Amino acid sequence: MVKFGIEFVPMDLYWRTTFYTIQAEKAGFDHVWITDHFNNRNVYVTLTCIALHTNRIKMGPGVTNPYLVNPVMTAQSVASISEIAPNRVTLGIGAGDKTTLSLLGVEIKSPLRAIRESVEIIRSLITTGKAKYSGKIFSVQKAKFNFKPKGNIPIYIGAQGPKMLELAAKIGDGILINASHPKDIGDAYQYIKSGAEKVNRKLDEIDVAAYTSFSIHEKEKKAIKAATPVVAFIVSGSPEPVLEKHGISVEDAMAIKKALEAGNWGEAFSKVTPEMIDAFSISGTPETCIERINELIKLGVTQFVVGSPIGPNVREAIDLISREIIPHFKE
Ligand code: F42
Repeated sequence: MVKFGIEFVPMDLYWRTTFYTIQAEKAGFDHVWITDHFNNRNVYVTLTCIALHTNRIKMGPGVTNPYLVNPVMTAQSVASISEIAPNRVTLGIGAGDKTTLSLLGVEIKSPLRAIRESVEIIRSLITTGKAKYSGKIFSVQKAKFNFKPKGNIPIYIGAQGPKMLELAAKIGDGILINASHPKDIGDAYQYIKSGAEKVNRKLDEIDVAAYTSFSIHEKEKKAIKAATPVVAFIVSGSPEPVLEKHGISVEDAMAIKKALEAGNWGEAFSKVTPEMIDAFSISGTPETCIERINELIKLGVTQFVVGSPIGPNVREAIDLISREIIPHFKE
C-alpha cells in the first residue's frame, strides 16, 4: 500500500509546523519531511519539537547535505532525535541546493562521491555507534558515540540526475525524487532500475518517493492559484532538457526567471501557463489529485509526498486530504 508523506518548509514558527504535523499524523500521513536550507529555521530544532508532540509519524530532514553539515554531525543529530522518537527517524540527504549553497561560497564538488562517502559514514555511526573511514572527501579517524541511537534510521537519498538516481538505488534505503509528472518519474525509474540491477538489489527493498509540488482545493482555480508561485520558481530553475521534455519553450521560462530576478512577482506569475502547472505540480480538485497519484503508483512509486504549497490554506488542505485522498488509497 502506498505511504503518504508531507513536506514542510521551516519558514513558519516552530509551533505552526508542529501543529500542522500533529494534524497530518491524525490525518493518516506516514512521514513528515522537513526541508533544510540555512536561511530557514534549523531542521533538527524543528524535528525535535515535532518528535516531542507526536506519537506515530516518521520524521526526518528532507534533505540535508554533506557540504554544510559534516556527515558525523548529521549522524549525531538523527541519532539524538531517535532517543526522543525511537524507530520514527528517517534521514534524507542529497547534494544540496546550488543556489543557497553558492550564497555561502560553498561549492558542490564531486557530489556522487560526497554522497556515497557520507552515507557510509552515517550508516556506520547509526548502526554501530562507531566509524573509522578513509575516503577522498571525508575521513574519520576514530569516531565513537557515547550514546546509542534508538531503533532503525533508514537513509533516503534526494536525487534528480541520472547518476545520483543510480547511486541512490545502489545504496539508499529510499529515494526522494523531486518531481510531480509521470514523464519525470518514469524517466527516473529507468535509472533506479539500472542502479538496483548493478548491485543485484530488488526494487521492493527501496522506498521510492515522489516528492511533489502539490496543491488541493475543491475549486480547481484556487488550487492552481496557490501552486503558481511555486511552479514559477521551478520553471525558472529547470534545465533546458527538462523544459523541452514538457514542451515548454526556453524563452518562456527565461521570461519568468527575469521577472523573478527583478522582483516583479505579478509579472512572473502571470506568465505561468497551464502546461507549466501540469508539468511541475499536482494541482486541482480531489478527483484530479487522485487520478495523478494513481498514475505515479502505477509507475512504482511507494511513497507519495505532498509538498509545497499543499493548498491555498495548509490546514484546510490537510483536512481535505484526510477526508478524500488518504482513505481512497488506504481503505
Ligand atoms: N536541497 C536542499 O538544499 N535542501 C532541501 O531541503 C532539499 C530537498 C530535496 C528533496 C527532494 C529532492 O529530490 C531534492 C531536494 N533538494 C534539497 C535538492 C538536492 O539537494 C539536490 O540539489 C538535487 O537533488 C539535485 O541534485 P542531483 O541529484 O541531480 O545531483 C546533481 C549534483 C547532479 O548534477 N547529478 C548528476 C547526475 O547525473 O546525477 C551527476 C553529476 C556528476 O557526475 N558529478 C561528478 C561527480 O563525480 O560527482 C563530478 C562533478 C564535479 O565537477 O564535481
